[in-house]
Parts: sequence; C-alpha cells; structure tokens
Amino acid sequence: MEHRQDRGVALEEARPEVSKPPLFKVVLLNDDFTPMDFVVEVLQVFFRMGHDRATQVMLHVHTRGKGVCGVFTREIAETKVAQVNEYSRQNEHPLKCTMEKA
Ligand code: TYC
Repeated sequence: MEHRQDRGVALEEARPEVSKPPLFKVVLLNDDFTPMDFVVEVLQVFFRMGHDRATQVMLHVHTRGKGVCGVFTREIAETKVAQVNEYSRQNEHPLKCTMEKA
C-alpha cells in the first residue's frame, strides 16, 4: 500500500495545492486602568509568552495603543478573545481583546 513518506519528488510536485485557512490577529487594546502586571500575566497564560516577551508586548500596547498577541485560525482566535475578555471581567479590569483579519 502506498504511503506518503514513500512518494518521490515528482509525485510531491504534482500534488494539487490546497488553500490555507484564513488567519486572524488577536489584538490587545490599551486602557488607563488595567494594571501592567495583569496584562503581562494574560500574555503569559493565554499566549504562552515568557515574562520578558510578555513585558515587551505589554509596553508596546501601552505606548502605541494596541498590539498583536498572536495569529491564529478563526476558531482559535475567537476562543482566545473570549477567554481573555472573560478573565479580565472576572478580575474587574476593563482590558479588551479583539481580532482582525491577518
Ligand atoms: N495603560 C495601562 C496602565 O498604565 C497598562 C496597559 C497595558 C493596559 C496594555 C492595557 O492592553 C493594555 N496601567
């Protein structure tokens, strides 16, 4: 039986191209009230960033008004946005997370 790994270069090139799913940027918005430490925690927990990267992204959002947390397929982006907004509301912070077509 034929197996993917056994295909040669010629067959690999002949394989018809399949369309990639549309991607969405998950964006964090600045506000005047959410503590910086909370934003860093959100970036670490929900976007798997290390402390240094999370701090860089938080400061970018703080100074520029918004910033990209990551790029995902629609369903994953929607889940991240919902999780971050729910967590922020649970903690009584006005932090807002949205998504944009990449
Ligand atoms: N501007 C906030 C402050 O000065 C910090 C902050 C950063 C808030 C990023 C939201 O997405 C944000 N405490």
